[in-house]
Amino acid sequence: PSDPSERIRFYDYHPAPADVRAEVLEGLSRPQKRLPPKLFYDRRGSQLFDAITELPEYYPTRTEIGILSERGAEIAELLGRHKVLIELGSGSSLKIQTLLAALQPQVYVPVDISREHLLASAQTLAARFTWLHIRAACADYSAPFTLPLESHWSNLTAFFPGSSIGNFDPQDALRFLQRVAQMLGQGGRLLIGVDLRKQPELLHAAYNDAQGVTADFNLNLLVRINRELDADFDLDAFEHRAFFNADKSRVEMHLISLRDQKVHVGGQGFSFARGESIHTECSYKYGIQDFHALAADAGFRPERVWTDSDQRFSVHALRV
Ligand code: AVJ
Repeated sequence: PSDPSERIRFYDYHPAPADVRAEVLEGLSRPQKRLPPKLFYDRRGSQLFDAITELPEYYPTRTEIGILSERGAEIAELLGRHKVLIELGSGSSLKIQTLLAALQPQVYVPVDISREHLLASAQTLAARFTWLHIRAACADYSAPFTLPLESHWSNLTAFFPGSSIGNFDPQDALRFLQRVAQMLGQGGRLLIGVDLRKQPELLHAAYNDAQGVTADFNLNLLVRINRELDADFDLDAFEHRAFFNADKSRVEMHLISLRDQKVHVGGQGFSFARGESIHTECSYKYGIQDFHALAADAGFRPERVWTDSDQRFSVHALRV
């Protein structure tokens, strides 16, 4: 059918909304205070993240898109004309457009926890790709669920871009990849974007941009908590810090308390010493061999890897 909405089916798995209060109170009660990075993405936070992807210093997004568009034909040749393309965390529809054009799957299955983003991007893509059928699944891809697929559909391909895998600790990354392998089944493939280890100076610049957008993105967590949990964080009394932790091969983002202070959150008090931090994000950086080892542990066979000429970012094809 030419009517875009007739080519969209919506499947609601009713993902449990984040229990923001419980997660924040638990995180702030630890000896090393922490907040989960998924809380960055309220309306303002999602806008700030989009702005980050356009910063001159933030290389990952444009490098990954460059790899996907320059290698689109090769990727399509390797993957073949598969029927089904699944996207885990479909957020912005930019990267998938490159892939849809190259692969021309019959069915696209975006999976996202945000109903709003999911429906908006399904409409855009159905209008743009007039031959495409979409089965949009509102679900939390970090928990097990059954995809809305026909049992006779085989050779599934999943796409997990943006180095989102970098936000997981190695243990969680392994568990996540194991679940994806199980979901795809024998013969399935995962196309995954992974940011690479590189000179600390380049990483430092990418997470400490000159315009301070990343700082605003980090501090917006406190704005959100003030609003949603009736908290009294003084935004002038915390500052953004990001650095590469070479031992753990990850960029860490923190919010640093600039003085001794007490903050009230959801009816509880939390003391901060001057210099004490809240750890807000880990962004793991992998060597290609390290990532292959992780993928193999999870039950994938590394099939092919594409990088940019500066070896900043990698896109892997993994096979179950
Ligand atoms: C979306 C998790 C891949 O780790 O680079 C950007 C988020 N944090 N700048 C990343 C982020 C600070 C981003 N990921």
